[in-house]
Amino acid sequence: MGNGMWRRGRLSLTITITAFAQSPDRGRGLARDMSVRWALEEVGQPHAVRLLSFAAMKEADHLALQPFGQIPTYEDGDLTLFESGAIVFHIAQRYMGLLPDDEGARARAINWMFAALNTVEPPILQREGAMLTERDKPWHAERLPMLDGQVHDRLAALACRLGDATWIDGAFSAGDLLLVNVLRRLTTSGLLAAHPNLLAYVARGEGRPAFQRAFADQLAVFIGTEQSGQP
Ligand code: GTB
Repeated sequence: MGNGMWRRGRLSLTITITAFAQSPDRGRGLARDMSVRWALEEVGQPHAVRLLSFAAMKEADHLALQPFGQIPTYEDGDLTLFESGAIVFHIAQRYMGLLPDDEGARARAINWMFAALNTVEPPILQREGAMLTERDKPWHAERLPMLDGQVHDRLAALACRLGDATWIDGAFSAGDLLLVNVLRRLTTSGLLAAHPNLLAYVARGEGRPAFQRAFADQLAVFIGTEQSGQP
């Protein structure tokens, strides 16, 4: 640890990711580095984490890696990636443990990765955005049920597909990892309560040792920030 760099495992790490030095989620593991951390833990790849302030994220050094000035990024030798979904996909393709070998099962797992980010997450983000920025607007109370309804429609369809299965399509995959991470954004909304199988699905994901390690690592960043007395 030092100079904003947190290391796990041996000294000669090739993989470096970026994360918030001070995450606005206050250690709840809701920022998008969490998917990447979790994926790296699932496949057992040690990695370094470079912590960035909001100002540093907008500076040229970081913009060269992430054109939108955001976290997370992924560096491994000559390869630099941004977009958490693409990073998780790369990790899943490169290392064993997150995608099945069978061609069809692999394609379906990838299908669920896209569904998590392109179909399930958008209405969740819409609602989250409204809760963050529109609560004081006169039309908020009228709009919220519509946004809740859109989230509910996605959750109902997902709950129906999951049924009483442990994971969405056979063994745990990168599809489950992204789905669980997307659903975690709803934990304080109460909207998951209508779907006990989805609540149990999220709990199963969060119960995985790899998730626990990833969560502990990002929580340690928050605790370190608190103890250092930074705002
Ligand atoms: N599509 C990109 C990806 O998936 O990698 C989106 C990356 C992104 O949104 N990064 C956010 C960021 O860097 C952090 S994760 N924001 C700073 C900026 O744009 O200037 C999004 C996030 C932020 C905070 C919470 N939270 O407080 O709960 C949750 C999620």
